[in-house]
Amino acid sequence: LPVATLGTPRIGPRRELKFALEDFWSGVSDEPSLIEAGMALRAANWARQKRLGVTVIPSNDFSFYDQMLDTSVMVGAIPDVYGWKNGPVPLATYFAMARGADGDTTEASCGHAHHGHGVAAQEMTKWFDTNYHYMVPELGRDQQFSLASRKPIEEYEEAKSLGYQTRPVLIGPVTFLKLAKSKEPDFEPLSLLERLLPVYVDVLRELAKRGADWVQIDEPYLVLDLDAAAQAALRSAYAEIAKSVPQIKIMLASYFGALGSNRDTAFGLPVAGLHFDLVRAPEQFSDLAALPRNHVISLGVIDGRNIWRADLNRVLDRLEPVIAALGRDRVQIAPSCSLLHVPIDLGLEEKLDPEIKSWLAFAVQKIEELATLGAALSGGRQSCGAALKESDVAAAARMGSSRIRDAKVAQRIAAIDATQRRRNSPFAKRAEAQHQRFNLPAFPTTTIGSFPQTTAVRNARAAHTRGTLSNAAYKTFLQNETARAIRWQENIGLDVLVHGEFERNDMVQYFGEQFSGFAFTSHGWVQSYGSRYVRPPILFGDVSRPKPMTVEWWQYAQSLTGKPMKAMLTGPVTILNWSFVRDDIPRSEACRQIALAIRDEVHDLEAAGAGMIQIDEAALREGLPLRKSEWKIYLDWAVDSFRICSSGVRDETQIHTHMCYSEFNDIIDAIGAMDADVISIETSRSKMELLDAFRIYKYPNEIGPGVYDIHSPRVPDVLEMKNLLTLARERISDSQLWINPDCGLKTRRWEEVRPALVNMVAAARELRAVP
Ligand code: THG
Ligand code: ZN
Repeated sequence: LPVATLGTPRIGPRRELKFALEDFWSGVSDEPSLIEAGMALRAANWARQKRLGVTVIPSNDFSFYDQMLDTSVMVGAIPDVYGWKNGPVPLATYFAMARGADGDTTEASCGHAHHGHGVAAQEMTKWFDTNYHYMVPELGRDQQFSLASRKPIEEYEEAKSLGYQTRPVLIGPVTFLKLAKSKEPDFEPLSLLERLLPVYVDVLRELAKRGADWVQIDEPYLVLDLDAAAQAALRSAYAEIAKSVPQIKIMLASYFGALGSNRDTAFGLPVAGLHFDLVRAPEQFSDLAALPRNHVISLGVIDGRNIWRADLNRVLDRLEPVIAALGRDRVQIAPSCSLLHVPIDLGLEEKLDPEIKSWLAFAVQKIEELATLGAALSGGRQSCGAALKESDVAAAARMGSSRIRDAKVAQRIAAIDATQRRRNSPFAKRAEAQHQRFNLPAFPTTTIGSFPQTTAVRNARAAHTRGTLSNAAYKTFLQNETARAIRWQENIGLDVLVHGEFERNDMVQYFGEQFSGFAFTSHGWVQSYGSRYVRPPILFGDVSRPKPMTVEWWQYAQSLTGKPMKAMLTGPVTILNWSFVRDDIPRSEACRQIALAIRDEVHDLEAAGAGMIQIDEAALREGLPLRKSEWKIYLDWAVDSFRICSSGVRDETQIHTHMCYSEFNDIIDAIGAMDADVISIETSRSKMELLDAFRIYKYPNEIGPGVYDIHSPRVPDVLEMKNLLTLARERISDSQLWINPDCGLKTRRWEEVRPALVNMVAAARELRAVP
């Protein structure tokens, strides 16, 4: 029985790709060494998969930065500003699209702040409902396509020369166009399909000529709500491909959900195979019998989005009858989606609690599970009795473990009542009490929370983790950084200060490390974007907060200033969305548990004297289900969790929240229902248009629309921010308006932050002088 993977992590077990890229960008290494590092990672990936028993091995799942960017480059969709005309695309052009060049870059590598020269990176946004970001293609009416990069063909041949017959992976033309953004109003990138398809046909023909028999084409858009035009586009795309390249067999991959309303369209496509995500959407098991008889079916039964070990006998219980009905020559087994979204190898984890470790599977272990399933399906369960037994034992141990349940948490959840879900008074009354207490000027200025995580800060943290910097010395270092940041904020005249978060590694990991019910990895990195990775905490059991997490730092910070010091917390929905979450209770319940733990912290902060407490929900919007029909249920429990953690404080305690890149129209009711006293949001790139949602909704509470884009090192001038504020004042009333940057400043450098915030304060003062 064929065992397939749809894609594997490319970052390397020891983050080899990150270090190769960063060495190249900083000039420490040259292009040939980077190319070689890429080849070594691919070779290792192919060898590992083969050794572990994968028989359908992918190629072109590697990327130096992002697979959507690779696709843009492959089809020659390279905006003019990057200066490419024709011929092979230089690596410098590729990285300019990824990171900008000579100036307006997201992650300037050259070490100085630039002011407006150079070229900006392409926009980046979340890949479906994952924490992975892709580079957004930008297309206009005049876009022409051509085969500009032969990467899929080259990597197919590279694998072949190493002795692997691979199944190349491409992002499908419909998903590519649907994820693209239009350069012009009233233009739909999907209308470029006919012009785009010849490039796909070229690639497929070239692959066929070199010996490829199967190609995997990913169309994750198949699990979203598709209108008639998109369904028609799918039909014409795959009809054209089938007609033009009949020699290639297409494995059309859907993942992250069910085909649902697109099922008939998908089943009718002239492709040789279909992949189903049977983890996210097990209800699709019962659809399989309806497939046309000639399709090969790829059964995605091992979870590519989470890190729990599978219960293999239960998976076999479902697979055996399906395979008996379909015929074993028609099926292959696979992970539910690419393994890009899970860490690579559990075997590297030496510090993880052995009991918890025995419940987990990372990419390597997931492939081993597939190999076991394949063997059991071919040779019978008795042929791999030992491995199945081990899986049984692990599943039983996890479900029976006392570590995952805490009766006290269950009692508290059961006891949450209406009074714990709402503030004591309506906003208008609270606002009055808060204005009296803080007596802030009109248009108060603040920042989102974090200040630059400089090399010095990172080095100190690393030394502390290694044990070469003592607890006391580390604390002193952090106190000095904090004190300096506070003095500087006072000097430039900000109204509401923050402590800077120098003690935090990551806004989710920092809290996860202090809760019970969470575990941590040492090497469990997952790509977030480009060379930036995260190590998601593992939420394995009931959550509680053994002791205060941030109170001491807040007290220290407040002791240094007479201005209000905002206390900073990460909200329950964001902690949930950026962690690997237990699958034995509903997500909504895990979220409420986190909410109660944060609520405890909120109360302790208030008791310690904190008058402003910010609870960030950076990831609330990205957690929206892919299907609209499921939005309400999610938003209901997400809002409920926020209300649980933010209620129960006095009227004069001001609750802030912050949200990153969000399309607010869809969720404005939920934002209203959260009832935070102040919300800061990212609005500068949209020229305050995102505020229309608040205007139309008549949002009553206070709002800090970001007045400059922190994703760029460019320093905005006073006038630019005043202009944005004018646009904001056309949409919300002056009494609602706060002034702050778009987002936290941890990825920026002080050289950029200092002048930008000085200008921001100047803009606020000018507004106050001439309102
Ligand atoms: N934390 C988590 N997820 C996130 C963000 C976050 N997802 C969305 C957004 N923010 C992604 N942004 C970043 C920004 C910087 C880094 C990672 C994601 C980053 N990572 C370090 C690196 O790769 O070098 C490692 C950080 C560490 O030491 O833990 O800088 O803020 N969970
Ligand atoms: Zn943000």
